[in-house]
Amino acid sequence: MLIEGKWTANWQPVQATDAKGGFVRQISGFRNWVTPDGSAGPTGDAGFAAEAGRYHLYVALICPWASRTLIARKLKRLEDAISVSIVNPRLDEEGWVFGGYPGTNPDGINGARHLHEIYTRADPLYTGRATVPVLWDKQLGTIVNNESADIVRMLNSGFGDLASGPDLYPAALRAEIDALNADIYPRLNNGVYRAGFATTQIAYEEAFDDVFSMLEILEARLGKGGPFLLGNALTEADIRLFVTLVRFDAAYHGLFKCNLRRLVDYPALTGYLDAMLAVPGVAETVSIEHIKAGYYSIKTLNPNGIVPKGPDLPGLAPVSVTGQL
Ligand SMILES: N[C@@H](CCC(=O)N[C@@H](CS)C(=O)NCC(=O)O)C(=O)O
Repeated sequence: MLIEGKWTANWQPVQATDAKGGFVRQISGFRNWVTPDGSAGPTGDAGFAAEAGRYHLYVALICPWASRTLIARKLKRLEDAISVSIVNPRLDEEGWVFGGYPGTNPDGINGARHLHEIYTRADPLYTGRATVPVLWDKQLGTIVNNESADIVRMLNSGFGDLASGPDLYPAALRAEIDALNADIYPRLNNGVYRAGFATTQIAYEEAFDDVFSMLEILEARLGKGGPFLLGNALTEADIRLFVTLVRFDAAYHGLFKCNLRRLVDYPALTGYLDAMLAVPGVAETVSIEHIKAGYYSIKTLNPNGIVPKGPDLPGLAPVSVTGQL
């Protein structure tokens, strides 16, 4: 991580642990918002007006939080307005690194070798982890925001006429979306990480139970109606759920020890995953190859770095994504 702008080499993918050995995720540090007229958003400063070509997304295809933003960019048809750089799936001793791995692209905006350089360019005294996603402002040369939940919302409504596609957070559904997010994030999105990075049996088992009880609830819900969580409307709650489900059998079932069942053992969730993958643009944001290479390179969990050959996921063949993004 960066400490007052200096890279500190003894980083660990395990971000922090609490007193019980539970996994604690860092709070995001840049919280400005792109808005149609450049006024301030719910947090942060004003001055980030929607403009085609002004903003750039730094992502990793292994990362579920970054993938949320890629999906929102696709669904809102902002591909021409917002450019993208994809880092290698494996961190090196200085964290996320650009270029060299198939399906990635170099940093054409700042010419950085490592993502942490982007953080110190925005704040020379930055202290914190250099995480993806990052929404970068090419005009002001700074980070707008590095919190995926915020970025998804600003892609949905901050880009005015530049965006089209479905409203991912419609006013009439907000209460239900917020309630789903409040359950799905701790129990499932972050729950799999809490299981995988737990350093005590009790912390692992609590997380494991959260993950599978949440999957049961979602299986029952989707069994009663779909195709999406809120019926026919595809919302940000679906983006948030999908990114975890699509990684489940390839990474979390094995590496994170979430092995009570596989996702394919849940018929309604499997149908839901297929429905999401069939939405134009969504499948292009998924690289099972990057996901496996990235997760199985986490040394604390898999010291020899061996990447499993399976599972067989016929709907998710490896694709070369960069050109399509
Ligand atoms: N709150 C952030 C979390 C992002 C996050 O944790 N990203 C991970 C990858 S999945 C990361 O970049 N980790 C690098 C590190 O911790 O050094 C968000 O949702 O945008």
